[in-house]
Amino acid sequence: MPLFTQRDIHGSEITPRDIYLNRRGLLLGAAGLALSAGGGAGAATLQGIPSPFSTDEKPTSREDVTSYNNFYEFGVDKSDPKQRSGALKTSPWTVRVDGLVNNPADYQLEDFLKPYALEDRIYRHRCVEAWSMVVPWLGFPLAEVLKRADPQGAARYVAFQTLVRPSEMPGQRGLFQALDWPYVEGLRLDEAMHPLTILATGLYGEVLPNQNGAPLRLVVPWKYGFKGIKSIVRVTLTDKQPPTSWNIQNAREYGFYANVNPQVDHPRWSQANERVIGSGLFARRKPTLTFNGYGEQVAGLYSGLDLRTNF
Ligand SMILES: Nc1nc2c(c(=O)[nH]1)N[C@H]1C(S)=C(S)[C@@H](COP(=O)(O)O)O[C@H]1N2
Ligand SMILES: [Mo]
Repeated sequence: MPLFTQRDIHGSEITPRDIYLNRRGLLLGAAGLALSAGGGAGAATLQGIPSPFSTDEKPTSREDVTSYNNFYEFGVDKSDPKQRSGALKTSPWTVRVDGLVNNPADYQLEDFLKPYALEDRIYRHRCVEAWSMVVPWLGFPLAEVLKRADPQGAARYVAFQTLVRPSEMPGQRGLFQALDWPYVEGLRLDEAMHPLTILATGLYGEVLPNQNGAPLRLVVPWKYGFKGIKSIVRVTLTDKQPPTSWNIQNAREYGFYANVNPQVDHPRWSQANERVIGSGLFARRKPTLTFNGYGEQVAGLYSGLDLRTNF
C-alpha cells in the first residue's frame, strides 16, 4: 500500500466541514475575500429552463458548493480546488468525440455547446466519502451529444477523460500524485443515454467555477460523486468497459458502477447515512437513499445485476 494512502486520498473525513471553514477563514482572512471578489470568469449569468427532474430540496449554499470540493488535479484537500485552480485556462477548449461513432469530431467548446439549451437541474450530490449536497446545475442531457455523434452498433460504453496540464494543475506536478492522469471515467451506454445524466456547464446561474470542473463536467446523480468527471476533453465510445481512475487506484474499494447504495458499505466506512454539508456541526446525519433517491427512474437499468458484486 502506498505510504500516503490513508491520509491523502479518499477517506471518511477527519475534519468536520465547519471546523474546516473556520480554520480556512482564519488562515485566509482578507486574502480569501479578495480572491472570491476577483473571481473573474464566473461572472456571466446563465438562464436555464426548469426541469421536471429537479428536486425541490433546498440547494446547498453557493459558498459551500464552490469551496468544498474534490478535484485532485489541484490537490487533495477540500480547499485546494478553489485556492489553486485560478490559473486553469478554460478558453480556448477543445472536446474530442471519437471511438465507435459515425460522426467523430474535434470541437471548439463553443461549437460543441451550440445546439443545446441549458436546463436547470437541481440534483442531490452524494460523495463516496459519505457527505452530500444539493447542487443547482445548469446543463443538458449527455444523450444529445451521443445522438449527434451517432454511435455504431458495437458501441456499449462511453469513456471520458479530463485535461492533463501540469503547468496549470499543481496536483499533476511533484513527488506525490494521488492518481494516475488523466482522470478517466466511464458509463455503460444505457446509463449515459439516461435522461438524468447531464453534462454541466454552470451552477447557481453562472458559468462553472474552475473548482467545480469548468468548462464541462459530467453529472450522474444516482452514482457516487467520483463518477462526475470534471474538465472533460474527450468522450470516446467503446465496446469494452473502460478503465476508471478510482478503480485503478483501489479496485477493492471503488467499482465501475458506483451506484449510491446504503446497503453496500465502503470497506473502511458505512454508506448507510451521510453528513449534509451546511447543516452544522451537530446536525443529525441523513439516511442515504438507494440510487441516491433516483431509484424510480434508474433501477430498471440494473435488473438482473448483483449490485453487491457490481458495486
Ligand atoms: N477530473 C476529476 N474529476 C473529479 C474529481 C477529481 O479529482 N478529478 N473528483 C470527483 C469527486 S470524488 C467528486 S465527489 C466530485 C466533486 O464535485 P464538486 O467538487 O463539484 O462537488 O467530482 C468528481 N470529479
Ligand atoms: Mo467523491
